[in-house]
Amino acid sequence: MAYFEHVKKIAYEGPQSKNPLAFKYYNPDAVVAGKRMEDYLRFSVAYWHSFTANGSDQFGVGTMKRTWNHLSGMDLAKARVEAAFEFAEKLGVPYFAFHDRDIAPEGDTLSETNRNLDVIVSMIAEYMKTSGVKLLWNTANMFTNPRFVHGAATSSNADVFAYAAAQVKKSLEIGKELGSENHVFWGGREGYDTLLNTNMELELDNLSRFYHMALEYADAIGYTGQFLIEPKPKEPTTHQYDYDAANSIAFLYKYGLKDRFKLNIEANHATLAGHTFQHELRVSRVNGVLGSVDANQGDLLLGWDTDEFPTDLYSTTLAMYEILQNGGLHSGGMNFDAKTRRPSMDPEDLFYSHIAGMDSFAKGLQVASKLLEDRVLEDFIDTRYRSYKEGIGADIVAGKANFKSLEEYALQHEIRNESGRQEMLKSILNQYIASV
Ligand code: XLS
Ligand code: NI
Ligand code: NI
Repeated sequence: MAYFEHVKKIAYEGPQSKNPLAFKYYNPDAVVAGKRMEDYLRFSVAYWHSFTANGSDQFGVGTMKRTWNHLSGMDLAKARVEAAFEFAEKLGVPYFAFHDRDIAPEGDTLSETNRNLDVIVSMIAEYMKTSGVKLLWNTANMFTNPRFVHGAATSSNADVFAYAAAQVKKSLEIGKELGSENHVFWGGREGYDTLLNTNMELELDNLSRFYHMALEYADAIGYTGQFLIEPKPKEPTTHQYDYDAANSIAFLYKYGLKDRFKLNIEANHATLAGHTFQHELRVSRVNGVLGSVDANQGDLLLGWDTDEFPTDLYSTTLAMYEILQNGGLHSGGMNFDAKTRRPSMDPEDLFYSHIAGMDSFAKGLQVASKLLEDRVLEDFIDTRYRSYKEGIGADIVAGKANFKSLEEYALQHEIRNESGRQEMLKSILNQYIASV
């Protein structure tokens, strides 16, 4: 059965095309910065937003018109797999990503839940073989079920810690079976609402114990995917432990996890933390932990994770500027952790939204690559910091200066500062976005 029968395979038609069901900038085979676009961008469809969620929010029920809406239980789960692969193939996207609970319903017991998963995972394995679509990452949903009301690995209840461990154990087995290239931990309930009832120190120690156990089990079964932490400052908890990139990196260092984990940076989580997307990518990159991206965007007028499809070229350009300087995302990719707006309820909207996101990042890649090729910002930055190349600056960098020598220098020299030229640079950036 065809779930999207009115849509044919989406093709690249170029910037002049007026066909909304065609790519204007994303041309998988076009070579940019020495690599095929597809290999740089490594796009992924998020199963939960596109196939599991139904458009409901706090104020209203689902709105999405889906050809599988009349089904339930395992029949529904199977239809979603068929739909997801038809979609991925028609869109021409190389990857997908899921939580365990997106793909199969929970049973009355953990064993029954795992049996449901086994059925769907073997079905997915078959579809992956015939379609060539690969699994960018999988993860365990440890936030929806009420058992996680106090958290999962950071729950005040050790029985919940044990249950969460069993769930991640199963997810690692699934990851191994399906060749998942990464495993994500997003700590939706790993945080607190009030410190009045919280042992923060124990919760953080337990979180690190949990991650170490995950590594140990992955090694034991030979699962070789990259582990990723996805920072988010708040929502659903008031304060989440993996607040932002800098916070997560400090955690990784403190608990001896830095060599085995990287970060999955989500644009909307960055802005929720009061940072730009580029800031979070930069912090990760310069610390060697830029692993993967949840490609979406937030509404800056709203204070929550709206998970919109990314369409802001300014932001996609600066993101690709970081990613190119990272030499790409390696085993990571660009996962569209994004949903069509509640009123965009037609199946075709799934295509329009992904095309918008893919074109926005493809364009960002082209502009960023040209900016780097022309060394627009690099030459400016080199000049701006030239005082560290010679004289006292070179001494500081080489570790040859101390407070005494610096005081001697300061007593004899007058300071002259130069303009940082940010408006000029923004204007050049606009020129590149408009003309490349
Ligand atoms: C929620 C997160 C979630 C993770 C995966 O805000 O973005 O969707 O990406 O658990
Ligand atoms: Ni996410
Ligand atoms: Ni999110």
